[in-house]
Amino acid sequence: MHRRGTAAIRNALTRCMLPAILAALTTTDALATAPVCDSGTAPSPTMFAPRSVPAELILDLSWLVWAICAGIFLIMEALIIWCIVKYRRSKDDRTEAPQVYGSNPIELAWTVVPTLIVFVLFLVSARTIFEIDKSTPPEGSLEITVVGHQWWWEFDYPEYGFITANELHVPLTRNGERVSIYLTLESNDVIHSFWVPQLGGKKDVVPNHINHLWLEPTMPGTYVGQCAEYCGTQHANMLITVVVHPEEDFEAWVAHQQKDAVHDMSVATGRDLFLRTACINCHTIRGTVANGSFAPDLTHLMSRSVIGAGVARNTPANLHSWVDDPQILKPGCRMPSMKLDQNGVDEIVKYLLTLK
Ligand code: HEC
Ligand SMILES: [Cu+2]
Repeated sequence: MHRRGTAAIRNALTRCMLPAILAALTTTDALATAPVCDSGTAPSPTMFAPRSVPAELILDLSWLVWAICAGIFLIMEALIIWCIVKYRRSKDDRTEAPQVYGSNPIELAWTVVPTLIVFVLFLVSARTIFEIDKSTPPEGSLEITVVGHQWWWEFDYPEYGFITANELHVPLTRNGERVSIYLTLESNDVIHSFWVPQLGGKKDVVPNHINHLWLEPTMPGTYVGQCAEYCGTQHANMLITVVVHPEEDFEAWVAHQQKDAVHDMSVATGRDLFLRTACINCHTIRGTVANGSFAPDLTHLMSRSVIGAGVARNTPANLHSWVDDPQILKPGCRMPSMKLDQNGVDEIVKYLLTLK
């Protein structure tokens, strides 16, 4: 079928061209029209354009380490070149060079100086680690629980009482003041790793263990990242999008997410079919009997710009392909083909499209 063909090509491209995909993600139509200022956004994940306090601290530390190492490199190279030139054996010189055994001053120098350098590097690294590794949430933080799943991210906002997936939305300020985002990282299955380089360091997401990550965004924008610990077949399609909103936009987003799913009578057929199918055992749609927690919450599916954790844009055609057989777009993913007839797929997709 034509649609399957294009989906397969898209999938192949997705897996081979991760950097291109990440770049594309930041410029999807949906994100471009989202109410965010894009000034802070780098086209692909980079730690060299920090837009969050911990990311700035990490970059400062890396520059310092880099400068020290570059200094050592330059001095050593200069000495080597100087020795090569100055002490070159001339053509007719057959004498052996003087052999020096055990010079206390020289040995002391090459032991003490490197030790001091390592000690300085240790101290500055330890200081940065203590600064960014917060074991308790900073005053007034927004706390969000991140759950890693094979192969998607769950974002749980206990303060606001809703759960969403793959696109993390956070405010820049609260009551006019910059706000810390305090993430609690948990895994549902294997080890994943949460990393959005423009916003903070990399933190593992480990089963039966809780980690924390502090972010403090400094600029609105859309930032991309990706699971950074190999976690199985679709590890490469476990992308993260973080949207940092100005305060009012974030509040509007929260108010919308808190609402139950709309109940549009014109798609009652698809809705009934969805609610009669095993979909409800894995997915939640608030306001219906669907309350599964194994898979992404679909209450506001259409507010997200991608499906399958970034494997495809959230367009009607891709949704159709996904509901028909998710294994086409994301082979190996934990959603089986529900073997619906084409009419059933059409009706369910019509229903999903109303979940704004
Ligand atoms: C066995 C559990 C299971 C069943 C049953 C199931 N799904 Fe899924 N579904 C998943 C999982 C897991 C994902 C996430 C896959 C990924 O991204 O790796 C998913 C993803 C989705 C997505 C994309 C959501 C997003 O934000 O990325 C849609 C849409 C969806 N399912 C619709 C359906 C529909 C419609 C049905 C019923 C016809 C259904 N699912 C049945 C497990 C299930
Ligand atoms: Cu992962």
